[in-house]
Amino acid sequence: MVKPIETPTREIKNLDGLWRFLPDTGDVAEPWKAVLPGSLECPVPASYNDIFVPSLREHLGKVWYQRDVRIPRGWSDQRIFIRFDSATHAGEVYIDDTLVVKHIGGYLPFEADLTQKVKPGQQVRITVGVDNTLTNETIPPGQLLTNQYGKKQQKYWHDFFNFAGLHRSVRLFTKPLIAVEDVTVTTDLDGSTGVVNYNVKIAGDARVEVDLLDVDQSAGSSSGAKGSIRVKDAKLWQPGAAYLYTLRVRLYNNSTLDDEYTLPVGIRTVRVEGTQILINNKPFYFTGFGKHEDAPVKGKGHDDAWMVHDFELMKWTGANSFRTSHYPYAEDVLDYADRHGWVVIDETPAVGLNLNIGGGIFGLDFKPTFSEDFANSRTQAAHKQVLRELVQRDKNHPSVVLWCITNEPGSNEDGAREYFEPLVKLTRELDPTRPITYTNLQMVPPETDRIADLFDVIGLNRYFGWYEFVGDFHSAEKKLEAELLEWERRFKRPLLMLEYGTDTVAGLHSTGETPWSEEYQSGFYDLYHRVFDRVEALRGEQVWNFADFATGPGIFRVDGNKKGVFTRDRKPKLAAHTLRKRWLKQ
Ligand code: GCB
Repeated sequence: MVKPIETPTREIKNLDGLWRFLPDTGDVAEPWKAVLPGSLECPVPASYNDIFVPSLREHLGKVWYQRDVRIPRGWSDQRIFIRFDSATHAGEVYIDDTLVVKHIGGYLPFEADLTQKVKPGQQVRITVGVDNTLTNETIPPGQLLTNQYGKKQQKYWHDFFNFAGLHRSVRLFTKPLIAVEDVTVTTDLDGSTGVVNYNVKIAGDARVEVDLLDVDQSAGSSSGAKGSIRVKDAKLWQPGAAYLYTLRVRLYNNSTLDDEYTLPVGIRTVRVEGTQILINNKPFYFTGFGKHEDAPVKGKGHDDAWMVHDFELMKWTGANSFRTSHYPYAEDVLDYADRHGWVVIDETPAVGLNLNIGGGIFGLDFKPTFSEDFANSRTQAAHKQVLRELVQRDKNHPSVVLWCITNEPGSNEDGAREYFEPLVKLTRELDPTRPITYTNLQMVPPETDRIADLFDVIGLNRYFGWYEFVGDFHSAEKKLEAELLEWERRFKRPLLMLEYGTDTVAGLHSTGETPWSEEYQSGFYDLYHRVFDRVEALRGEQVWNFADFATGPGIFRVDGNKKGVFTRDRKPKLAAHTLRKRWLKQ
């Protein structure tokens, strides 16, 4: 599956905009069979939860989206597809009365071949059921509970609101009968010569011609479904200085062009050596953020204005990288990162594989995470599927340098190694070119973690000075340094601090170490940075979080998580200036 694009042989019709909308209450059987009742309309792309008044934050289960669309008259002799960039967390799609595709997993694309189901020129009704339910067989996992008063509740172990809906674009697109079905590109360096290896999968029989274009000129060419193009004195894709070539694949039947597909290619290498992460053979130090796709009103709906503004703010702080915590972001985000030289840690939605995450803080009874009742072989199968779909979607992005396969699992528990070892192996098979990491939870120090040695890079989330030693920077500093040195001593590989931060109310000020104040957040960052500069193996710092974000109901959070260095509407707190000073070395 390749992303839909327009080329001389391919067309797209975008279906974003207002769709008819119905939260499922069970009153309408088979809602796809007629026009949805009621007058609600919901924008696509957007989370539906915060659009309506009162909000649909408590809605559990399915909602229905529907619209009519005319299949372009000129789309004969083509195959016709519909593609959803995501449906969170499960989607089922009907064309008129017929089910055409079902997909589970809320952050990755899926498509359906409609060629036999629609005719060019015909108007059809598209109905999509989107389900927000999380169970122990979805990634992220969750549990549906009914309390003693009959109230149904969605429980989950991750710290962001379970926004749902059609968060990304919906498109109709065409593919020729003989078509490029997949392209895999890897790049290498041989001195100053760039090596672009490609592998094209095609439907049908055709001659394959491949060109690497540098602006309008050819930088090299090759033929055949698999090959290599060598580029003398290649211009490299560098962090902060992206350079992209265009790989053009053309399929021919004699002299007739059957299909043309193009994709941007950045020539770069990434490798772990000792305690260093090398990009283009040079040590790279990450500065930046763990983020969320999160904004007022739209929730997790992709929006180019918010996206570009976030990148601008990150650039203003002097950051060079970010992590797609805690799920794969819209492809537009990675395309932008490719074009602008951002370095990305690409994360799966496997967050909350830990039943003891709150218990660790509050001293609750231990519950086994890796057991038949929770993370079992079916959870693992769903996790494997997400890895396959993630690598398939993002494998060709030069900005992606590291896969993060899970956030804060119960990696000290029985069964953790058995659960994760096959996933690490699968990721290496899917992509032998990129290193792999995970993020380790504060409550799992190096002495008790059972999986760290499986990974090339160890990601750490640490909150000494917040969840532990709150108001006590002195002890937090000692503890942090001692622990980082222990990780370094035991594992002798790169360490990345992938989360560190404090909840902070914008506008709350203090002269001392007063938690929740802007000065406290800023002082916390100063403390961490002093320690980082004393630990050799520490190869990067990404703060938690870029901006304040929405969370589920609970007394633990006041109007969401406030660890942003920007507010939810993207105003800087003092800490944003502190980071800027450090990262821009001012
Ligand atoms: C974490 C999680 C992140 C939370 C954060 C916090 O360790 O990875 O999802 O939001 O802590 O603020 O507690």
